Amino acid sequence: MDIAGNVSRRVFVTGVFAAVGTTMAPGVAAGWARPHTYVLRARPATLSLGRRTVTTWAYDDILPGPAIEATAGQLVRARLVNELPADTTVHWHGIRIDPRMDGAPGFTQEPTPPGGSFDYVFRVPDPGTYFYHSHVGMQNDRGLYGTLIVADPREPLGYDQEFTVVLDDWLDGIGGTPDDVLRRLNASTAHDATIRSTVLGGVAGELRHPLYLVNGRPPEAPMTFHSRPGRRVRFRVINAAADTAFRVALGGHRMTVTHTDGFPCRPVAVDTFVIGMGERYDFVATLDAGAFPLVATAEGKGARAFAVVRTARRAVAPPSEVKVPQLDGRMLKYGDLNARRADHLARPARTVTVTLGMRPSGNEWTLNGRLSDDPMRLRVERGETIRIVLDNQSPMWHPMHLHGHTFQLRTGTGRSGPRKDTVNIKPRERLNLDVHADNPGEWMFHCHNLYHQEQGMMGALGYGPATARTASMRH
Ligand SMILES: [Cu+2]
Repeated sequence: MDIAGNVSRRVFVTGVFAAVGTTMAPGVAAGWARPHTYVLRARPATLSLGRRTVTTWAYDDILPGPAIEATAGQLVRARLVNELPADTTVHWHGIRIDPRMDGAPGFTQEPTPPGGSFDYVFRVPDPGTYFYHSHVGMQNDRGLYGTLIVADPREPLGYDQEFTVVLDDWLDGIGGTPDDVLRRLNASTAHDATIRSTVLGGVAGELRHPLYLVNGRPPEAPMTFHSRPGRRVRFRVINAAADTAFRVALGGHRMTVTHTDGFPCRPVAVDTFVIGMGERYDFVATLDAGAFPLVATAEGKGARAFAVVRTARRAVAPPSEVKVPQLDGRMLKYGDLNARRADHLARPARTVTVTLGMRPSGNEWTLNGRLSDDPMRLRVERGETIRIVLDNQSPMWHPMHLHGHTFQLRTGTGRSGPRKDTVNIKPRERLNLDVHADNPGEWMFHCHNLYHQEQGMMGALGYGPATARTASMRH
């Protein structure tokens, strides 16, 4: 996804309307009119990350994996070919999807075994910024993720160009694997209190990673996004990390946040925002002339991911450690965000509480006191709207992600709140999430800190009574 991978807005618009107006005329605006058929080969790969060469698992030997693009309402076909020595799945994060295609092992499908393949075929109902990743164990903390961008055939947002920015924390192949780290964490009761963030309300993560990446590139070999002065550019920012929230800023620029987890919101001008694992934000910025740092500091971890936005060929690129005052400027808050009126959910008819906890072991995380081997299940009936009160009684923040739905985060009286599928909750915080039950199935509701997920913080939201099948599949 370098210069050639980032289509200009003009080409993009032509492609979208060509695809809608005709029946996918081949050859028109290559990339968008192409049939939406993909093959994802999950397999061991050797990748260059700046000075380092690592062995990992990835899709098609690239990081991020193949960029998947579609237009709202279209069908996407993606064949997973498992060339790994382990079971795997693909989860389409944030998509209001057919449950059989959700890639949730033990919930709605069996994982694909080594040597097997699985055809994911699903409609993408809503435009927005999404990503896909393995949902088996710690595989998402290896290289098994990629972007999924769904265009709006009636895009109301005016802009000239767009870039996708995927953030990641990386350790695989550098002194061990994510599974090695999980075993180490499982053997310890302590947390690294030196990893601290006021914004996240205390301990910010489980560990420091050797590398932080933008689109698979470390700061020493940064990605360059090429544009022109005066262009209004849409940045689609995705946090694909396992254990790192990032504080994002574009040096020398203010950013106008336009989308939360794919959904439009009323525009908010800020200098910086914090993005948790699984969250996405879109922002637009009108670019000055020069070469500017796009930074994402690993919150509480004293390091950063880094890329360059360049609009002038001769401008000197900023060093990766350049000071970026915007990082300490006006920061986005959830209370600033409001969905469009058309996306407001009805008032909920009833309320359920989900308490987030930590057992005395320090390495088991619970939902309503339960671990994933005997999970909490929130029962809903089709057509109802419920309020989930998240109550974080644990000593750490968690990015909670609901599959198959987006909820509306109710931020206070007089505000409608944003539509989201992943929400960060700090210790001792309570949040109200309204969910409209419009997609029957058995859905994961879990922490997107992968270590916490594997240490028990996984529950379910299911329609109607639990069946023997859903109960047995989870064991
Ligand atoms: Cu968590």
